[in-house]
Order: sequence, then structure tokens, then C-alpha cells
Amino acid sequence: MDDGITLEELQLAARNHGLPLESVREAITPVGLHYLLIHFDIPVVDAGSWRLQVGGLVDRPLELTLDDLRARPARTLPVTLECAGNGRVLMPPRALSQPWLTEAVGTAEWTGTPLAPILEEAGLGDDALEVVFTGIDRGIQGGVEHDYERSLTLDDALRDEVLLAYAMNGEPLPVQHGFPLRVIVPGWYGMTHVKWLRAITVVSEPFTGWQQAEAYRLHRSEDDPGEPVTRMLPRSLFAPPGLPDFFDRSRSLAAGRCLLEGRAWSGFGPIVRVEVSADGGATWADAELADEQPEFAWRGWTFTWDATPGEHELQCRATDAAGNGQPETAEWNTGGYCNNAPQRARIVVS
Ligand SMILES: Nc1nc2c(c(=O)[nH]1)N[C@H]1C(S)=C(S)[C@@H](COP(=O)(O)O)O[C@H]1N2
Ligand SMILES: [Mo]
Repeated sequence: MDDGITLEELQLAARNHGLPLESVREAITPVGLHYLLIHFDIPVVDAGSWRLQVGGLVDRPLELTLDDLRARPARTLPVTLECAGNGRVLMPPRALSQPWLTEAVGTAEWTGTPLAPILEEAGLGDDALEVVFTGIDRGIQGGVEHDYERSLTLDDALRDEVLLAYAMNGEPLPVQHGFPLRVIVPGWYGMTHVKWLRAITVVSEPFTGWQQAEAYRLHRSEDDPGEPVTRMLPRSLFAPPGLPDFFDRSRSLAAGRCLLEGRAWSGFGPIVRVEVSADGGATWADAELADEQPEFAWRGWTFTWDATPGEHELQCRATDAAGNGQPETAEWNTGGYCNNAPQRARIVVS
């Protein structure tokens, strides 16, 4: 960390919490432990009068109630969501925003109805290029007042796994996670999964709203246009072993065999390898991967560590089937996005 956290960052951190790292032990994150990121205010929505508008370049605009959506074919998928700003504080000089360390992640079972058949029913116009998702929430960021809105290309929006989700872990969406409806775009960083959805609009030009064109791009300097942030890079986390210190979260552990438990994910395909280092990244050894990995959720792994007396820095790193790994240092960018450098934990063994 380069310098002290500001009051503004603390204010954001007190609203938006991460996954307690010990919860990495659970394949499905309990609702209250899933990370949260809310740019503006949580809107209060009356489900009875709420409607989803499907419009823009379509032949037949639709207006759907929550009951209409629930009556359509349903699909439940475990999906790992991670904020694109995860790791931001560990990428100096840090961008002033939500000051995440490594825990802006969670995996829930999202239930909803596939988006593609709804777009087909509405009938896509010939000039259709992108689909814009608009949330009810509105605020100011970068000096610009706007609704929270993001777009996907038609190809991405029409993928089978893209859902309009009304339930999380078998319960109606909690208000903080987007009640009554949100988009789930498996494999993509969190900003894509628009909460409190009110409109889906088909457009013929690339969408240039603030959250699309200004935020979530990898600018290497202020005037670098940069590439858009899209799918999640590989990352892995472990539940820090031993006893935690309340104040600095360091760990004390008795010498001997210690079972490390973790999970790893990537938006570019299954995880094929996880490695652990107990000497600050000097040497690495392979962890054992769980037999199965859901297509869009993290993969469990374990590692038996022979903990010897002394002070150790534990790290883990994952590789996906596309060959992407976790770099020792991720490439800096002005927003502090996509920092998938390995998690580190200080352990004192005695
Ligand atoms: N409408 C709306 N959708 C939103 C956001 C928001 O502020 N407003 N935050 C986005 C970001 S940046 C992330 S990381 C995820 C967080 O989802 P969660 O709070 O359910 O974990 O929601 C995304 N969808
Ligand atoms: Mo995010």
C-alpha cells in the first residue's frame, strides 16, 4: 500500500463488503457473505408495479412483470462473480475507488430465465448491434449524472448462459443484490451483471454511457483509450489457516501437517492447475484439484502443507485451460482493474 486510506475510501469500504476469506471453504457463498458493490443508492422497488421494458430496435417491444418472467422457462446456474476492481489497493499508486484487497468475490446459485428467447420474441431489428441494460439506480460519477447502465454485443447477449435472474441461492433476490431482477453474464467481471434492471434496449451504435466508455477500461495513462474490461482473469484464493489476530489478521499456526483449502476461477475456461508457495513465491508446488468444476463457478482445491517453525508467506496461483495464469505483478492501469496477482498471507508457525 503506497499511503494511507482516505476517508472517502473508508466510506465506500463500510458500504461495500468483501467475502470473509474463511468462506472460500464453501462452494456456494451464503447470501450475506457474498461480496457487494453498489455505486449509488439501493433503490426501493415495489415488485407489483415494477415492469421490465424490452425495446429499442425490436419489432415488438415487450413489457414484462415479475410474474411473466417467473412463468418462463427457468434455469439455475452456480456462477462466480468478481469485481473488476478486486486487488485495487495492492496495485500502487492506487486508484481512488472502492479499496478492495483480494476478497471481492462470491459464488451463488442464480435462478432466472434465459435472455436470448426474450430478445427473439421481441424480434431483433436488422441494424441491431448491442444490447443495453439499464438499472433503476442513478447517481453521479466522474462529475456525470447517469443511470447505472452497461451494454453487451449482440453475440455476447445471445449466449445461452446469460440469465435474467430473480433468485439467489433459492430465495428472491435480496435488495442489495438487485431485487427484483438482475442480469447474470457468467464468466464476466461484476460490472456487467446489472442489478435492479428496468430496461433492455437494443441499439445500432456502440453504447457510450459512463460505466461503459469511461469506467472499466484498462487505461495505462490518462489519455490512453485502453481496452474494455470483459471476462475474469484467473485467480485463486485460500482460507488462511491457523488462528487469526484480530487487528492485523496475521495467523498463528502449530507446526505440522496443515490442510489448505481454496478455490480458483477464470472467465476464460476451466482451471487446470493451482500452485502454492510457502516461501513468498520462491518455490511452488501443485495443489490437488477437486474432480469437478461447474462451467461458470470456481473449482475447489486442497494442499497439504508441512508447516515448519518460522515466519512464512503463503501464496497461491491458478492457470486456466486457455493458458492464462496469475502474474507476480499485474499490469498497472488508472482504474486499478484486473489485478490478479497471487493472494499473500503471513503465517507464524511455532
Ligand atoms: N444497477 C447496478 N448494477 C450493478 C452495480 C451497481 O452499482 N448498480 N454494480 C456492479 C458492480 S461494479 C459489481 S462488482 C456487481 C456486484 O454485484 P453484487 O453486489 O451482487 O456482488 O454488480 C454490478 N451491477
Ligand atoms: Mo465491480
